[in-house]
Amino acid sequence: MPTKAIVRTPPPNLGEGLTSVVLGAPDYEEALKQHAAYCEALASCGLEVICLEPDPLFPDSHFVEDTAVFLDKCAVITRPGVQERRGEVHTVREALRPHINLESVGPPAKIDGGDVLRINRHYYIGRTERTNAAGAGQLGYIFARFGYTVSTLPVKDMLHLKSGVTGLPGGRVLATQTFAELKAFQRHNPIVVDEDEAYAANCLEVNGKVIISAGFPKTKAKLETAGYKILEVETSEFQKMDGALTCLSLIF
Ligand code: CIR
Repeated sequence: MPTKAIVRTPPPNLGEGLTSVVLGAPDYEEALKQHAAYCEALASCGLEVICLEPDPLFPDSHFVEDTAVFLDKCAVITRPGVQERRGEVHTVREALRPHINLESVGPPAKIDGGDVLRINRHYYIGRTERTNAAGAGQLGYIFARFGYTVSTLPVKDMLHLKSGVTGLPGGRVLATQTFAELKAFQRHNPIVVDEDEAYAANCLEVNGKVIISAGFPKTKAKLETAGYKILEVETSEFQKMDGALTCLSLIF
């Protein structure tokens, strides 16, 4: 069971980060409030929350998920898919070093942690604009070395694999219709989010509980009916910058 989460406070210029959605500029004060509530939710799931200092040099740096991928015995520091986010890994590497052994990948690998989904002892790696074949190959080699199985799948029209499918306790997944229909995820008994709640497919499973974004009542009801314990957190200011729940932490 994971015991720790690394997060990073958003910087005042978070609106200068990358985004593909047109939802307006994020409100800094509101983002801070939402981030604090997110940290409280992680703590209430039994995690020690380690919060890194905000870094205005990297306006997307609170999306720490993209900088590392975890196995049981080590973490792999990624090489993020866009040049402007690559420097985010340095502070994360130093923050992780006291806690866990580290592995790394090298050029020409490109990997965003948002493209890596673990279900039990299997890793799915999404091939996106952010994660290339070399990245999937280098990461896959490390997973295999540590005895895990791995498969890669192409992801279209989404920033990351986990924008459309995430893990639930007990090996099930929460997914958009498109991902739920894939053979790879059929075996994980998917719970399908409605089309108008597609953003809610990114949930965060922590120690038996499921954190979901607030404002998606149909998804909440489906998860409750399936017997999951739900915590809701507002993520509207991060959604404006293409971010969701998993993006905001590294859990190990
Ligand atoms: C980006 O485009 O890189 C950030 N604005 C959003 C990253 C979200 N990360 C994630 O889903 N893992």
